[in-house]
This record gives sequence, structure tokens and C-alpha cells, in this order.
Amino acid sequence: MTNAKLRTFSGIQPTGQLHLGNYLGAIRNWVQTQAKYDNYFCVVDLHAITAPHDPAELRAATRAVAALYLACGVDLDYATVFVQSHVPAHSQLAWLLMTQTPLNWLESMTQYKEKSLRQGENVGAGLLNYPALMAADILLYQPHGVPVGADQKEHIEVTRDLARRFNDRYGPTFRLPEPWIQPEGARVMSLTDGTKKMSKSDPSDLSRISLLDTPKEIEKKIKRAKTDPQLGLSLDLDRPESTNLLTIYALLTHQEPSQVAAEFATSGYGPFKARLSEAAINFLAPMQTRYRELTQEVGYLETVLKTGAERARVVAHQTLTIASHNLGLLPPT
Ligand code: ATP
Ligand code: LTN
Repeated sequence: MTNAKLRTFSGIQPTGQLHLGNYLGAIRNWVQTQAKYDNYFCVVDLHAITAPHDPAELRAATRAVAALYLACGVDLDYATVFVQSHVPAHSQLAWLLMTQTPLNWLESMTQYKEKSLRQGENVGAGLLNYPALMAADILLYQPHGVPVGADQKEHIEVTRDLARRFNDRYGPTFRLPEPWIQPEGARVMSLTDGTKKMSKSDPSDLSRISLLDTPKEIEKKIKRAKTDPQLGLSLDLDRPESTNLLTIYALLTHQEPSQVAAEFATSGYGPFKARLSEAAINFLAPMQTRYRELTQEVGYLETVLKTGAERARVVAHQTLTIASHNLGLLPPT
């Protein structure tokens, strides 16, 4: 039955608390269309260790991200939810792909350039090779589409380039996946700087609304959010903060951004921010309740992740076997 459906794959790194950007750019789209597809949603812990991290925090964040997928509405009838490191084929295919990846492709990636600047002299080889691991994640499942936010487009282009190169050299092995990026919410901006994307790894907690923030925290962050001196809000490239806050409000209240812009065209930031806080708090409350319920149920998440990894391993192993064979590796007897 599910075989007739197109397949999707996507993942989020457990590098911190998930925020509205992750939700509006990625998870919301997974959930909206999940019934139509055969979905694989992964918590990519092997990617998370390419940045400096604390082991105990990583374990906690891995569980929290998986639980948030479910709390946000990912439905196990349509999706396989699992942890990347529980399926060894991800690391194995990553190595095979790395051997086929030109170094200059990796060095020219925006994320590598930005994050390596931040990490200074101690840039790990994992950060450079990140796109090969991401390509492995995706290609193992032979998906048709990869639903992500706009910042991931470049990584999916490399995934396609690598798949094409491998297929050309060693014969048909991988399906070339499409990036599936929704026009709205694909790039939610930081609350403290409307020209930077909202990110888990921004040192300032005020820059993002985390999905598990309390109403008080949400109010505080929105109150402090950067604004401009103009009276009235508008959607305007020259007004990144106004545009960002209006877009977030529109998405949270299921309205068109233009409609919201018209409503607040003469409003000051004060009254608008009060409405935005209320909308964010109301929007997140049911998801937070579900999160608490399912993390309190002893053993539930473990069972979900065990079943997910078992199902993922079967699919991943098939592709790994074909790729290994096509490369000329002797099959084990
Ligand atoms: P980090 O800061 O650790 O790199 P991040 O917050 O950028 O993390 P990722 O784990 O890299 O989040 O991204 C997970 C998913 O969320 C991806 O599909 C990504 O495109 C999407 N995403 C991340 N940030 C945003 C954002 N600000 N707006 C829209 N989508 C986003
Ligand atoms: N690089 C992605 C996370 C990620 C991913 C994936 C997304 C790793 N593997 C496979 C989609 C498909 C990011 O959001 N930083």
C-alpha cells in the first residue's frame, strides 16, 4: 500500500531546543502533507557531533527532538521516526560517498564557511564532510522529495550532484531527490536581527522562540524583539524585522501575510507585539501539552524509536548493498 506513495526524507539536528523556524520551515510542512507520502523523519545526531557539544545534553536533546516531532503532529501511521546513529548504514554510505566527493565542493559550502569561521582553528573534519553524511541520509531512502527550510537548498543540490556523479560512474544506484521548500516560513528570521535566520546555535536565547518556551518567556522575547522607528508595520524588504514579525503572525494565525499587513498598517509595535505574543502562546500550548504527556509515558518514546530504527534499517540496508556492489566491494559471504 505505502509502496505506491512517493517517499520523503528529512531530519533535524539535536543541537538545542527546536524553535519556530524549525517548525514553520520544516516540521509544519512534514505534517501538512504526511498522509500523501511514505515519510522518514530522522533525528540526525551524527550531524550534531560536528559541533562542540556536551554528551549528556546531546542524549537529552535527541529524545526531545524525537518527542517534539510527535508532539507537533507527525503521525506514526504515515511516518517512520528514528535516530540516525541507530542505523549504521548512514555512517557506512557516508564513507563511500566521501571517497567520491571533490574537496572543493565541500570547501565551498556556505554552512561550512560560516560555521568554520565560528569554530576558529579547531574545525573538525566532520564539519567539512557534513554534506556527504547528509547526502547519505537522504540517498539511502531513495526519496522523491526532501522537505526543508530554504537554508538547506545548497545541501540538497550537492546531494543531487553526488548521486548523479555516482550513477554516471558506477551505474544506476540512487534516485535524485527534489528539495521541497514552501514559499512561506522557509526562512524565519532572528528576533534580535531581522537579517539573520533564527537558529538553534545563536548564542542569544532572545533571538528565537523555542517550541517549549513558557508564556512568560515568549512574552519577554517578543517584547524585546528588534523593531524599527517607523510607525505602522509593513511587508517591505527594507524592513526585515517588521516583515519577519508579520510573517510569523500570519503563519501562526493561518492568515495571508498581506491580510495581516493591512490590519497592522497603522498600528504601533506595542499593540502588535501583544497580539503576536498571544498568538504564539495559543499556538504552542496544545503542542506543549502533548509533549509533556508523551515524555511522561515511561518507555513510549523508546518503543517508537526502536520500531522506527528497525524499519529504517531494512530500507537503508538495501541501498547500501547496491551502492557497495556497484562500487566493486566484495559482498560478505
Ligand atoms: P543549527 O543552528 O544547529 O544549525 P538550525 O536551527 O539552523 O540549527 P537545523 O537543524 O539546521 O536548524 O534545521 C532543521 C530544519 O529546520 C531544516 O529543514 C532547516 O531548513 C529548517 N530551519 C532551520 N532554521 C530555520 C529558519 N530560521 N527558518 C525556516 N526554516 C528553518
Ligand atoms: N543539514 C540539515 C540537517 C540534516 C538533514 C538531513 C535535513 C541532516 N541530514 C537530511 C534533511 C535531510 C540542517 O538542517 N542543518
